[in-house]
Amino acid sequence: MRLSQVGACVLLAVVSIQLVPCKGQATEFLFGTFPDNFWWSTATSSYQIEGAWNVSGKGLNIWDTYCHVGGNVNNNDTGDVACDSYNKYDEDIKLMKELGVSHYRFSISWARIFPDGTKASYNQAGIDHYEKLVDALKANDIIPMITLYHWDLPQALQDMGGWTNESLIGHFNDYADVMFEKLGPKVDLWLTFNEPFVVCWLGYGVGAHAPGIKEAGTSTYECAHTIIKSHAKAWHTYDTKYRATQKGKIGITLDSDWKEAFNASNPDDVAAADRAMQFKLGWFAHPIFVNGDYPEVMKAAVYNKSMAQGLDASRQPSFTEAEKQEIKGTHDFFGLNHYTTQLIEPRDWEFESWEQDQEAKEIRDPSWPDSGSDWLKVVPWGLRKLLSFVKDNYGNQEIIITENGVSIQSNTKEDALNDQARIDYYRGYINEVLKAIRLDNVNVIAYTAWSLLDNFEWSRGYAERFGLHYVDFDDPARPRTAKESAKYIKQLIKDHGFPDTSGGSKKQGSAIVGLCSVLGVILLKLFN
Ligand code: PNW
Repeated sequence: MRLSQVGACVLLAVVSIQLVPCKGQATEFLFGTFPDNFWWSTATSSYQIEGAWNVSGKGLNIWDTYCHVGGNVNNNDTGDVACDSYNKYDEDIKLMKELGVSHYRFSISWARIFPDGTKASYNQAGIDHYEKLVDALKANDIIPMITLYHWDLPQALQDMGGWTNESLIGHFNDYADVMFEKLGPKVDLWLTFNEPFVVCWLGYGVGAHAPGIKEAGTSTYECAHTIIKSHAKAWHTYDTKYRATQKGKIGITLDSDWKEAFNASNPDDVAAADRAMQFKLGWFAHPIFVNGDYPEVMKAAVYNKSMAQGLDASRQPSFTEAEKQEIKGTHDFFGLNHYTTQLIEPRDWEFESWEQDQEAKEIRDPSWPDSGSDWLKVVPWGLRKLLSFVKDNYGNQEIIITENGVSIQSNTKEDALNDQARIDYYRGYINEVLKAIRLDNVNVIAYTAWSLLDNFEWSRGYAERFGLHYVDFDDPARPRTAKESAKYIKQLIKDHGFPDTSGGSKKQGSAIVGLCSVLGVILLKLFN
């Protein structure tokens, strides 16, 4: 009797110790290194860094147009000059060398290649620019990873309706085909689209990004439909025309937050969180990685809401059987961008929109640290959960983390350079990647820090800085300065993770055992 009481008490003590970290979902820091073939990268995108908006035959794109209309972007900032990387890419490459990354992810400005978006307007100067960049990277032993579409659609294609017009499938394919043909002999990692979710929701749903359309219950879905088909067609073009000779890999980059049930023991919350994941990541990942079609729960939800509105068909377009076959399996890896997490509970919404169709509501735990962006709360453990979700739902693919990073508010350059909060973010999030690999057997093969440079942060202009390097946007020379976080990432890459040089994990382990015993003794006294 007495002995079992003691046992129960100690058990209770141990359980309560374990529960404390579980409540916040955080677990102990994991010391250790990444697998030998794991690689490190950093990233940018064309409109955000290049500038040179009207040189060498480049056509207008939707961000040129959007920024040049006053009132769309914070402070009326534009990407006209940005980091001037069109001219300063040699400097950028020096920064990458210093960081020690093996890869660099950047994007092509479509309107430099086809100024009016179509192949009839082919512009050799555009190809020449990117060829020089690729050559310079390779001369420095940095492997290029190219995104074909990071949001800067040629304006002439927007004038035809942009991604709600299915003729863009053919135009995107022509553009992709030319890029594979011209650069494919030197480039073997391709991404078709960056974050179609953001393109279709912020661009066609809430109108916070170019082209600024606010048709949240209709165009948003049409945009996604065209992009998924465009991705599939370009993937097949690579697969059938170039793969045998170029031997590269091609995929898509999807962004996802982690959606955690507000109350994990409430089945309604759990279902709402799953719906939210399906509406965000599943919307694109389910067709491409599962069966060529949208998730059932999403199709049903949009259909039901459309019927309730008295429409005679769902606001979400559907794929034909032939299209499903064409879309399914168009991946060589899973490209994933991740920044933050939300808590989810169910909610009935009355209006028609992608957001309200999912009947879920986002909540942010007030204890989560803020960043310099209102949408981005610092929640490292969400990344580990997201990686397991990808593994469990999309067939244990090779995952390339194509973006992860954080913005920080700073008032002075000195503030911006001493970015301890960014170091904490990277340390926490990258450690969760290590846990995903070592403890959960998720097949993550690479990590990309967003971003190499402070740059044009879309509708927030230059006010939100995500860079490992500070850029002085008031100086015409756009000088770059390494932040403390760049030094931290450099060391992390050199160490290939978090080698336990201090014996720290053992110390933490024995601290927990110590605490357990103390609690056990206290409980024992209480029960006696
Ligand atoms: C990604 N949101 O965009 C993009 O791929 C990058 O170009 C961008 O600079 C980076 O993340 C940081 O924002 C996002 O409002 C933009 O939820 C906005 C959101 C998410 C991602």
